[in-house]
Amino acid sequence: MTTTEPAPTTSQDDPALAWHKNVCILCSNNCGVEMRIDEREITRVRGNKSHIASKGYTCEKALRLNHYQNAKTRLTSPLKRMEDGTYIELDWDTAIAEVSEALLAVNSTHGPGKIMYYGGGGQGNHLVGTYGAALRGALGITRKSNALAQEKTGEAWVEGRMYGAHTHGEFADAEVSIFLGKNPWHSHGFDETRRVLKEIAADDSRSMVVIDVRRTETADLADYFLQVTPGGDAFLMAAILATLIDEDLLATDWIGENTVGSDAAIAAFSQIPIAEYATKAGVTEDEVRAVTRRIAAAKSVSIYEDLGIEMAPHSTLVSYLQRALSTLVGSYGVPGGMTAHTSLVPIFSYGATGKEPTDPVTGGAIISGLIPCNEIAQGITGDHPERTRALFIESANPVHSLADSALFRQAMRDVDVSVVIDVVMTETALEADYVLPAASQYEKAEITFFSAGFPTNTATMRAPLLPPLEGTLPEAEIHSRLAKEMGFLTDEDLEPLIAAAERGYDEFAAAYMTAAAAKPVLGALGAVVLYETIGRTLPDGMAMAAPMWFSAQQLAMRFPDQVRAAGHAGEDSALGNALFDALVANRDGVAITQHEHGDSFNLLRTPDQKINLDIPEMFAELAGLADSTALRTTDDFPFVLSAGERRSFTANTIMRDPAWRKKDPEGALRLSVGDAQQLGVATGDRIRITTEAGTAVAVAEVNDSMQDGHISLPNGLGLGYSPAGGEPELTGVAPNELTSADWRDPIAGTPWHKHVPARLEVVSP
Ligand SMILES: Nc1nc2c(c(=O)[nH]1)N[C@H]1C(S)=C(S)[C@@H](COP(=O)(O)OP(=O)(O)OC[C@H]3O[C@@H](n4cnc5c(=O)[nH]c(N)nc54)[C@H](O)[C@@H]3O)O[C@H]1N2
Ligand SMILES: Nc1nc2c(c(=O)[nH]1)N[C@H]1C(S)=C(S)[C@@H](COP(=O)(O)OP(=O)(O)OC[C@H]3O[C@@H](n4cnc5c(=O)[nH]c(N)nc54)[C@H](O)[C@@H]3O)O[C@H]1N2
Ligand code: SF4
Ligand SMILES: [Mo]
Repeated sequence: MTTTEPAPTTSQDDPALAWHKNVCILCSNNCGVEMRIDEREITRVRGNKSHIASKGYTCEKALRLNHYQNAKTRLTSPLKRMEDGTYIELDWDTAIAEVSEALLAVNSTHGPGKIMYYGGGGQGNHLVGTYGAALRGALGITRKSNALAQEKTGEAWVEGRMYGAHTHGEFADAEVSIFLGKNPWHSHGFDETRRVLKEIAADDSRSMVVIDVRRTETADLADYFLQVTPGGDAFLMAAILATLIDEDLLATDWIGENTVGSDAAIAAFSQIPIAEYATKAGVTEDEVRAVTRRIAAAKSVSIYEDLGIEMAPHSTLVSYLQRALSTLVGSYGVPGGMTAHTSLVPIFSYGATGKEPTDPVTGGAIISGLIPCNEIAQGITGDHPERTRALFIESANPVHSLADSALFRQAMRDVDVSVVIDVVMTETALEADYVLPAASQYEKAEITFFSAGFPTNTATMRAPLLPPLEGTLPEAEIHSRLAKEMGFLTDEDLEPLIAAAERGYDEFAAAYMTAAAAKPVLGALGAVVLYETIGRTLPDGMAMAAPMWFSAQQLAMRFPDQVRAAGHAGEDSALGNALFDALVANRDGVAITQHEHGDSFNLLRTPDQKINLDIPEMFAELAGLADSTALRTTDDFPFVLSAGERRSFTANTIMRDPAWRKKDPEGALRLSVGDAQQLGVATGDRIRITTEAGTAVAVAEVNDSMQDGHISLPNGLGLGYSPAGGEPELTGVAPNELTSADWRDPIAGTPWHKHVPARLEVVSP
């Protein structure tokens, strides 16, 4: 059915000199790269100029990918935790049998619905999540969550109500680009990020607005830099909206045609005292008016909010206010503006928008099907009869990445059974009853579902560079073995489906429909069944890609014209088959949909396909600003700590070996020149940080980009690494030893990690 590309060759025909195409998996961009391999070492990495989205671009981090692939602490055997906290090795058959039995026992002892699934993929391995969905389907697991529920669920709550869809900006073309609590120079988030930022900076006809508490590397390129007081964004955005009305800058006709509820919104925004709110935000009224005029004058405005908003006070409100801004200036569905987009597999669901269910234990809103991350441990550790009794964690490190590490560790101990699938021994694996070693992302087919391009959207299916490290298995195989062991899937089920798949996709589809009607769990097992059937017909190493056949069919059914416009031929199922074959065959990525800007409104899922501005909960929170201030500090904790800042050598917890870092080896605590003088601290001194939740010692870095009263620690530090075995050595501070699960947004339950009240003491001058 498909052909692979010819094996890579070089003039010398020396395998160590061949370039292999893949992607960098250290952030959501997944830039296309070419790699040289010597035995199992990644010896060189360069940008892939023929990659459809990144076109050769990479940042400095991609060069260091061998630290991921060949981390000295790779897991090579299933492990089982003993009473005393030590681990013994198990063979795979025993591990699969014991894990299966333990999970089934949770269902039979406590009734269905008490197992929780967490994770399902990091920045570049989202096929994992499709297999996790198979496990959930078979076991009836309804409780699930992942890192999105500690950053993007407030945004999803707002977007569900406003658009019924996820939206994204077109920064490569926007006349005005706004980065709101976002430092794309380091964190990226759209194709060829630094190139685009430099292009905007060099173009007099375009403007960049940066709203940040720190004068970031991005701020240095900005035309308008508003250095807000930490937590001041709601006041600032409210003042900008009020200025739009005050200066009569609304896109009135466009608003009338394309939105509903604008009267309520405009009435609310016109109440805002501009000068007072500018002051509360830490900027001047003149700055607010100047930036508002520039935004209103632009033909297109794109806005990127990120963690500076999503992990700070009023996070959900700011998510709404910034979208109200792009809407009230008419910048949706125009080239360079905001727009909804297609996804090969959507990572958000807006099915329950407006009637989100609540967690039976904690009462938190379950947005996009995800339990709020800050409530997961609280939903386990009490004695509530409905509490979660088992944790299945895959490709995530919640003990390190979620608020209050100590509480999550406790939760891992309090469940009947916990299972972790990872490539290395992590903080979370160290608490698990069973640890199953996965093949790395360069040892199997993988893909990311993050791509949000418009008008062209793309996807890059990767092929393995190397066979799985001995002792490891790809998640597809792990989940298939679990399904078989638990009795959900038998050889008799598979035989006719394998035979049908050999005759072609359409024969397979018909046979699978019949089989699932007779035995519904086969439908629930989706990805696993596809892996075992269609997977066998794919080129070597690509079996794990099989679930994308279904996703390609879905996309082609929903957007046939746009899939054809992207270069795929055929009608009905043939179109989906063609898209899938292209994905499997192509290492440079393929266009999956090609839109026109006129389609933007068709992508909205609101009842009348207009943008809804009337969200009463937001008007109530907006009114509440009158009695509040930006800072949440106290006399005991006078500083605001950003617990987890993106820097040049941070990559969540994907890189564990501290040697990968070329700068900032220990992850310094940054503080302002003024605060350093006051405290008598110099760069290199040790400094103690204390919050309500914990205390830690870091090395200080006096940094003139910081404002007084604001301090920051990088994310992804404080990881244990023990290449020689024994006690893991820690480098730097693990930010969530300092955070509390209760410090969170009232609507979405997302943490306020960028706004942790803290105090400082000098340890060694
Ligand atoms: N190098 C690197 N890149 C990454 C990652 C990584 O670990 N390392 N992780 C990836 C992931 S998972 C994500 S989610 C993204 C996150 O990407 P970003 O959100 O861009 O990253 P952060 O540095 O955490 O936070 C962004 C900015 O928020 C600012 N900030 C803090 N408090 C406030 C405030 O109250 N108001 C405003 N306006 N700004 C504030 C900080 O100064 C910082 O510059 O990065 C991705 N890219
Ligand atoms: N205080 C504070 N906390 C934060 C943040 C912050 O700014 N401040 N940032 C937050 C954000 S935005 C995010 S997204 C989260 C990220 O936190 P997590 O969602 O926990 O993700 P990662 O740290 O990326 O960990 C991914 C895991 O996947 C493993 N892995 C890699 N490849 C594979 C594979 O092929 N298969 C399997 N099974 N495993 C694999 C890695 O070893 C690692 O353990 O952290 C959050 N935590
Ligand atoms: S870290 Fe992100 S931006 Fe840098 S090369 Fe990797 S995928 Fe690209
Ligand atoms: Mo993230």
